[in-house]
Amino acid sequence: MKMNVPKKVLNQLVSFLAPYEQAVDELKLKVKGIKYGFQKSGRYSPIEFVVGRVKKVDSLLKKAVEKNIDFTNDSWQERIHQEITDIAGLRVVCRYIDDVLEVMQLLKEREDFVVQDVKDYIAHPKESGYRSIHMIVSYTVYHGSEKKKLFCEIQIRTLGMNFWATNEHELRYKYDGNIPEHVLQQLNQASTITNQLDELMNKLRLEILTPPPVDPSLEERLEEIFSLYVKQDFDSAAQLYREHLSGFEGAFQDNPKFKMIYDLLGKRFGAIST
Ligand code: 0O2
Repeated sequence: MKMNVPKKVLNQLVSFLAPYEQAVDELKLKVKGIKYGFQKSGRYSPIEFVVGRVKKVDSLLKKAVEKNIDFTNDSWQERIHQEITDIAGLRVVCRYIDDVLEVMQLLKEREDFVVQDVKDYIAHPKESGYRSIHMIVSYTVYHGSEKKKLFCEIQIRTLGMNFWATNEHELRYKYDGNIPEHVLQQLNQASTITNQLDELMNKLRLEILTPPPVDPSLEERLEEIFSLYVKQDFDSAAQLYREHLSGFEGAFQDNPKFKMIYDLLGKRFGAIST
């Protein structure tokens, strides 16, 4: 596609894109906070990794031209702000399909940005075989002395969907958008297989995330520790804790007695030397 973009516009684009750079940095940190929060509390994180980027200038210009944005008209900046919603882009990659849905829900509940639109290319894959959730959010950045409300596209997908999309993207680039028919067919087949794998793995998710059944003898030890704790015999309680429960904390997460002991004394028990 031939693009006639005045040199002045190309220069202006640098400062035009700066608040988007800031938005990507801030949002990336915020979304990574979800992952760290889960990990810090010893829970499984529905997020594997988060990446972000600002759309490259050539890709932005191409999309602007497709939308008939006229760079000789002073309104071009406002039109791009309003009409091109993926200049700031975040990609959240998860292990399982249910994690993708959980992350989508967590993002919808946030108050630091507003979800404007959700495109569900998992329920309705693109013709290419592309699967992902696209969430358009509006986010306010304070850039210099300015307050700017910007759109950002958050893509949420599984590792499998990401693998497929990365390969397809490279092929599209290699063939300059005109992927040969037989390669397209293989990509389509790969998309179907990726989806089957995602669905199968999603069933395993429950199996993987369900903690193993609690050994009844451990529960008895817990009772003993609890009664020593009630009698304020902390040294004996600590001794028993270290001998029998240390390392099995995950199995007792839903047990209120354990939680109480752990919250009040767990760290001390672990720290006391024999
Ligand atoms: P870049 O700049 O190289 O990252 P629309 O309403 O059409 O504007 P939509 O449906 O959200 O918006 O998707 P759009 O604009 O076609 O594409 C936005 C981004 O989604 C793309 O960025 C890709 O990252 C991803 N995407 C969409 N469709 C496909 C697809 O078929 N294959 C792959 N691999 N990725 C896709 P760009 O355009 O690559 O821009």
